[in-house]
Amino acid sequence: MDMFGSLLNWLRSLFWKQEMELTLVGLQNSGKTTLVNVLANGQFTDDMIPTVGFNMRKVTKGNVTMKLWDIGGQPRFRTMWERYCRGVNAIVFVVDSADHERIPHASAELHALLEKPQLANIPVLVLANKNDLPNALTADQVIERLGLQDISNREISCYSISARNQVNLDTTLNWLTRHAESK
Ligand SMILES: Nc1nc2c(ncn2[C@@H]2O[C@H](COP(=O)(O)OP(=O)(O)OP(=O)(O)O)[C@@H](O)[C@H]2O)c(=O)[nH]1
Ligand SMILES: [Mg+2]
Repeated sequence: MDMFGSLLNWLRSLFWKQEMELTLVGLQNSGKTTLVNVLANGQFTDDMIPTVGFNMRKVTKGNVTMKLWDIGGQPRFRTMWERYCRGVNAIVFVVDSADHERIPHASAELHALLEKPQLANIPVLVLANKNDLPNALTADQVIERLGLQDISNREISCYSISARNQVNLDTTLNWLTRHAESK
């Protein structure tokens, strides 16, 4: 790129900064905190500890600064989900796509959350995580098992990802940053 082009990009980055708030929810052990760590610094660690309450982390990608609320997935923290989802640009629901047994449970929690009137219209991104595991469900299977086709009153998308192997994280980031707003 020539000097003028670089200057233009730099000016653009000064004036077109965008900010967004996102909340990550989903059953415990689905990989929410892992995903935030990988997005923030590319680090994957196996020995994660369950989130107690919530963590907040800011991650900047290009011109977009994302404020990520990562909420604990254990039953005792699920009553907090709705409160932290209010007013955000998008809700990210993370599922362990290899944990077939708990998919119905994840589905019930997702539908219960999306029924809350305060969360009407907020776009939702479902991430079927751990697609590196051999028995992981595909995106289409997760869409079906979570009954996502029945959700018609809001924008909803589903991607199959692996936080571990950084698969489809670029697509995920593109979706997320498309939902930012200029501040
Ligand atoms: N194979 C595989 N394991 C993963 C992946 N992402 C996360 N894990 C593992 O899943 C386990 C749980 O990850 P966490 O990030 O702590 O899950 P969480 O959703 O934050 O859990 P809570 O904080 O209790 O709600 C850890 O052992 C991670 O290493 C992935 O993409 N592939
Ligand atoms: Mg966590």
